[in-house]
Amino acid sequence: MQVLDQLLDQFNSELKDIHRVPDLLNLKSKYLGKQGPISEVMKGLKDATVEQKKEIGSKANILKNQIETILNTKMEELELKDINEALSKDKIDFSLTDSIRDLGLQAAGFHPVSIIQREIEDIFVSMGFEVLDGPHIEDEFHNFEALNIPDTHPARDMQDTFWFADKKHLLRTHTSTIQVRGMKERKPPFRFVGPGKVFRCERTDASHEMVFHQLEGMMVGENVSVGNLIYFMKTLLTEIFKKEVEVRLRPGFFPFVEPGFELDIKCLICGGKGCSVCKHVGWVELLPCGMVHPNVLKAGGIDPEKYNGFAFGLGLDRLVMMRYGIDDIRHIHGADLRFNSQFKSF
Ligand code: FA5
Repeated sequence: MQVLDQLLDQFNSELKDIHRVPDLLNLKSKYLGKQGPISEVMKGLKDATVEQKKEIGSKANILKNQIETILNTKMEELELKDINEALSKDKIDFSLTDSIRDLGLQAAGFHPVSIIQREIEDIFVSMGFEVLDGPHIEDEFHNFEALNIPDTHPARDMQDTFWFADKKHLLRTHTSTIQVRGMKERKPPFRFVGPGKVFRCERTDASHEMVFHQLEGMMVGENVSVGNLIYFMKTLLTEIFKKEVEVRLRPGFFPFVEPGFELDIKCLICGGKGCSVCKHVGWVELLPCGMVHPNVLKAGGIDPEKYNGFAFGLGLDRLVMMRYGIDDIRHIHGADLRFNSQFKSF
């Protein structure tokens, strides 16, 4: 009993000098370990009377619990202190690229899709376009109906859709949804672009992903012409590739434009000879476009008798492939740092 009476005071006075986690663990094993004083007292009870066992045993247990509680509190306190010290020592200002390199760390960079997206936004902003955004989860109206694709229209099958269980909501299959919201919120004349992720339930291959990026564009006014459309598309591609690129315009069907076109670019991977990216035809489908269908203008609250316009939907991932010579779209979102770190850093 005498040993036990003094033990708590002795423990507390030793605890005062403990400031590190390893020392605390040593103290714990000294007092509560198998060779510790409490265990020794318990071992000594085997020859004691029943009365003694009861009295001393219960006191030893209470003491053990007290010491454990004190140790746990101290442990939390020391661990928190360690974390705070580490945080204050390891603070890195990521905006200081030189100091990051000095530390032997690699500076973070932009994903190639973000690089292209920002460049295109800048090009269009410099030509008087706004940049709009829109939700990934859409309803039938914005993804189909307002774009002149009514229920039962076969064009709904042109883009394999991820539907939600309610059969009313979906993951947008194209950024043309941004057109609908953009038109409703403004009065002509206006021009805007809308970049973003789109989703299609389709088989992946060298040029097809299930999640990819598009950049929508729209210009509405009183006398917008196919000539205006071609001018903006050519300017965009020359700025992006920093050289004249070969393009071809052919008729294309999209319910939301009339007439509709497919603007293809001569494959920059194989130079037009044919490869897996261009499916051996030498041209890559990059930029479908056309004059906005009157029904679409109406759905957006615009009088088609008075106004017309053009729209386009650029595939950003394919543009990245052409610009950097990437021969498989699946590299782009493979999250492989060896791939990502090849592009421009801050
Ligand atoms: C559309 O999505 C239309 N909304 C584009 C449009 C807008 C036409 C306005 C007219 C006026 P399309 O399904 O062809 O069209 O896709 C547009 C572009 O996205 C393609 O040219 C291609 O570059 C890219 N694309 C389409 N599917 C995939 C895919 N699975 N993986 C990667 N890129 C794709």
